[in-house]
Amino acid sequence: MDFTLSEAQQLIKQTVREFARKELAPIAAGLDREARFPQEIIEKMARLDLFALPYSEAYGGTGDGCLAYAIAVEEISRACASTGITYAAHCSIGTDPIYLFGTEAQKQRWVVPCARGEILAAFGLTEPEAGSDAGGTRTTAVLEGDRWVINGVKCFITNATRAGVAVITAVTEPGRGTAGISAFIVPTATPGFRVSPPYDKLGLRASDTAEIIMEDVRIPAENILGKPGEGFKQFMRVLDGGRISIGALSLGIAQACLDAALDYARERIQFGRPISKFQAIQFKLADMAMAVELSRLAVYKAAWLKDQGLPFTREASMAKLFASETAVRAALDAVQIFGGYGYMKEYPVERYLRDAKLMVIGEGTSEIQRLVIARELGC
Ligand code: COS
Repeated sequence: MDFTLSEAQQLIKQTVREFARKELAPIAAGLDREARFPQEIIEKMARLDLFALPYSEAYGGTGDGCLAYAIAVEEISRACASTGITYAAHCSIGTDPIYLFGTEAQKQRWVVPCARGEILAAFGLTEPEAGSDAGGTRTTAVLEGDRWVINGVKCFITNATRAGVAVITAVTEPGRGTAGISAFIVPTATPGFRVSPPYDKLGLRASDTAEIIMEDVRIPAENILGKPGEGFKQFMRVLDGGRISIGALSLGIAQACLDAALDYARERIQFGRPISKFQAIQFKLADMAMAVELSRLAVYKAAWLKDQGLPFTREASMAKLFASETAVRAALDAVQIFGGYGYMKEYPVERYLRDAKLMVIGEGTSEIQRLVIARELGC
């Protein structure tokens, strides 16, 4: 067993870390405060080929794979989780459905510009009545001649306003449960496709999250992904990969908490010495460092399994669950170590706490991850 990253992966880690430290970290607090989408950062990430990492060269990618991509998500999120979620939602749930299940023509038409970062992608599964119960989809798609006509509402959609393409689920065969759900590629410029004003969120405030409303959206018949009825399973498989991304994002936030708390504890003097010299603080930092390292192992292992073409559903859920709960705990402990200052906007840890909380909710709550793991155990 070799835990060493390849030369290419080390180079990606170094490059993204430097980029995030120099260009993103200094503006992250401002982006959060102003709830401003980091368009210029997204364009620079595209020029660095970060959107291309997971995809093969045949579709505009670099062929570096999921582990390299997870490392990039981690490093970006360490500086700015809002940018991290924009990146992760674009790649692993926005573009991946087309990459995994699209025809050659669909991949050339959509994956190539997504991998080049020329357009952003969004993933439309969640609805007002279909959250954890992903099969509760109410959106419908009806075939009329050579067009699918789509009607419905998708909520909490990352990149909704910015996306050039959205991949969504809709019921095509009512009464058949999850077997009656299909997935579609919807160009967002299609008449009848619109988005709500952005949500006013607790955290990840610089990411673009809105509702998608589809009213008689007519798309070509060939924009279905795979065959009718395959959408639910396709989306479940996509979410398996998405969970690696959220694990990596959580890992980035948790690492940022550790970095900030350690620096602060070494500088903050109380009772005549730095608070890092007190066991009460040391134990918090030690626990944080341990959980960060274990999260990294879990996330990298799940990504590695995916790259090998091996089953990874269980490992992805475990990585997402462990890393996201680590991020929340690390953020709470970082605020505690900062004391009163941690509660103030002028320090970054209150942002980490607000951002971390979404990690135990999005792309499958902690409760759903436990359910998936229990099912994988054969319960
Ligand atoms: N990969 C491939 N197929 C899968 C799968 C996976 N990870 N998970 C389930 N399936 C298949 C099942 O094997 C089943 O196939 P058969 O009908 O051939 O037996 C089919 O999908 C339906 O599965 P099931 O009956 O178990 O579906 P449920 O409605 O009970 O849902 C959970 C299962 C709860 C696990 C699913 O709804 C889920 O993951 N919910 C969370 C969704 C989520 O993460 N939402 C967040 C917002 S999206 S950003």
